[in-house]
Amino acid sequence: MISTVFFRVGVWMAAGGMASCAFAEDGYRLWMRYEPLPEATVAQYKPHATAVVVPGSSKTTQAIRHELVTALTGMLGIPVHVASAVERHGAIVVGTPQSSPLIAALDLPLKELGPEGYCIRSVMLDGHQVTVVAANSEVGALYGAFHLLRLMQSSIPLERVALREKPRIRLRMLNHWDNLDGVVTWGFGGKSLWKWDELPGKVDERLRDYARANASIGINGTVLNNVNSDARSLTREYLVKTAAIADVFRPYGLRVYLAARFSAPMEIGGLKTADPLDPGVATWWREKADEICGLIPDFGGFLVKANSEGQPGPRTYNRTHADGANMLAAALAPHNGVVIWRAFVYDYKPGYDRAAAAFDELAPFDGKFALNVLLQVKNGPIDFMPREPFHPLFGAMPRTPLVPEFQITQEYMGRNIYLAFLAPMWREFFDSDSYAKGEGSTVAKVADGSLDGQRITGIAGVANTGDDRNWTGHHFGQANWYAFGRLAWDHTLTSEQIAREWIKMTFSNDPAVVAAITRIMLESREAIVDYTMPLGLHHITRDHYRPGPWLSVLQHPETIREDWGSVYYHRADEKGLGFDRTKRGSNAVNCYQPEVRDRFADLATCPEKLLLWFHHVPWDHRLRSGRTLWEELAMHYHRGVEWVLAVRGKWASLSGAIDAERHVDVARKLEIQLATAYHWRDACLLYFLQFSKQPFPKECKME
Ligand code: GCW
Repeated sequence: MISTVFFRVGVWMAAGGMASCAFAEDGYRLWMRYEPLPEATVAQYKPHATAVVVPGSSKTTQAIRHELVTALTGMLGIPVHVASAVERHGAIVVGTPQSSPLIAALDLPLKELGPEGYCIRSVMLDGHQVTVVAANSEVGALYGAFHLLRLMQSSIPLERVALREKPRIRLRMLNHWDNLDGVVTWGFGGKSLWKWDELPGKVDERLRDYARANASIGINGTVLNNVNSDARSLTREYLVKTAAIADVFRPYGLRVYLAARFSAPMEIGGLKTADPLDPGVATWWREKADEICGLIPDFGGFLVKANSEGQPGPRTYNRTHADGANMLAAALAPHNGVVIWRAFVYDYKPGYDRAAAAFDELAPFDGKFALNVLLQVKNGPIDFMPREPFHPLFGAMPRTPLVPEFQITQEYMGRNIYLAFLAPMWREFFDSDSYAKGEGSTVAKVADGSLDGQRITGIAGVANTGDDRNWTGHHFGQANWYAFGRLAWDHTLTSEQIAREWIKMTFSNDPAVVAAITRIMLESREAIVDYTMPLGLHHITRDHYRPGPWLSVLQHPETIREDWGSVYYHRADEKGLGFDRTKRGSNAVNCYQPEVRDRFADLATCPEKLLLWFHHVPWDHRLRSGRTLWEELAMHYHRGVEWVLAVRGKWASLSGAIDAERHVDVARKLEIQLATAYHWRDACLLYFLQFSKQPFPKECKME
């Protein structure tokens, strides 16, 4: 047994796995580096961590053994062996009451932990310390094993460990915007990880590392293809390829989903219509669902972007979103699959406000969706801006499970150039109070189903992974993948806690280094808000990365739609700046519950960070600081630039404290980030100057 396991580890390392320290610090190993621990920690762990007992022969138990042996060998620097039972030594025991007699005998309180929860306990047996990871299912045990490794990577003593965990949200999914030609829409970590040309004959070994990484943070679903989907993904040819991927993911508890193109019955099925109420269409989808689930028995379901940005959908046939979603839901119901229907719909009409479009279109359908339909709603009402108020649908559809959709990939957050830690942005969303059932009705409670007693709950993150060696393009992009998984599992975690965990596993356990990097990460998002969208000014970008406040469809036809330009959003004129969403303007503020609406609608109570989101504010209006709007705006732009300047220095001082390879990579990106921060500040202030006609404040030295 022992030799088999070592053989397997050896083969895997040769194939490019993560285990060997011989690899350069190119970021491939993510937060699962398993570097040697300090001597004192090794001495502490040694008596009970060199024997691993994981009974069972399934692929999941093999994966657990593999992970533990690889990790412990790396961290302890001494041989670790797989034992069949606890003998006369300490050990790590992982399993379920069915697989392990020891776990059965301990009679741990596992019942309320559900199918994915676990408990980790340290117990003494015949004078030896045994660390037990117990769960109701093998995947729960795998999650527990990763948790244990996280503790050990941070040198946490195990003698008194006694913890229990279970996820707060049931479907924790990545959404890949990967196209069949390998291009990832708004992906900045390389090309798609799915090599469709090679599948199913050859399955990239890297997919297993992708699955491991997801399992290590509890992600249990992944939508492989772009929501702007290609019907070919649903052909037999591609389904067989998808099934090969699903086979690799299954042992890690990762289920595969597909984005379904609504017009597929016409495009690949030869039908004349895709009308959801046409019986032939419904039959086509039912047969398609049967075919998929025949190939992939644990297929998760369909994600659908309908009647949005040119995608087909039920509205094309004058049917409702509920008609479309429910028809697909009926096809998947016999297979326990779900339909995840996106709420990102906004049909342009002259004079409309995009911020209210999805609400107007979907809120009336609360209670009209089938039981296996979930509605996936972006965190904010526009489109993944660095700061948005929470989407007003949260709290407005108590009879519909709402799946928050975050964007992990940095479409509007500086691509793979900016050092941007997104956990604080997501925390802000979770902590927002919808007031749906009075004070304390946080968005987190809507998402985890506790506010309205939802049966199924879910959360999605648009992935930032690709085939770059470091997965995400920027080394710090990995932290956002990590943070998404951790918050999807437990949305009560603080940003600081997540940052610290990640830094310790990814960069260093040195307290000074951890403190310095934590601070940079925690401040990073607000700094980007400062120099790209101060005070709630939004969507004033060219190509979603560089400043473009001058863009309007009249003068720049390449922006195609008025609501894809910038002038539509900032509405600058000689009087002031910002989008009036109060009664005097679009009244989109009325989508929120009265308490929230009134707070946002009143200039005196509206949070200043969202001021220009909700109000058209006079240039000489005084803010709480005593500065005028113009001065405050300039101050934010200036502050954002100053932050990047300071971080460039702080990062330089970490040279030698972390590996040179990643240090240099990040330093180079900070140089570009600084150049773009200046660009944002100078371009925006010079542009708005033509309206404000006021001098620049002294501290704001234009280059
Ligand atoms: O953010 C916008 C992107 C589109 C994307 C769309 C969506 C995949 O610019 O590229 O389409 O959102 O979320 O559907």
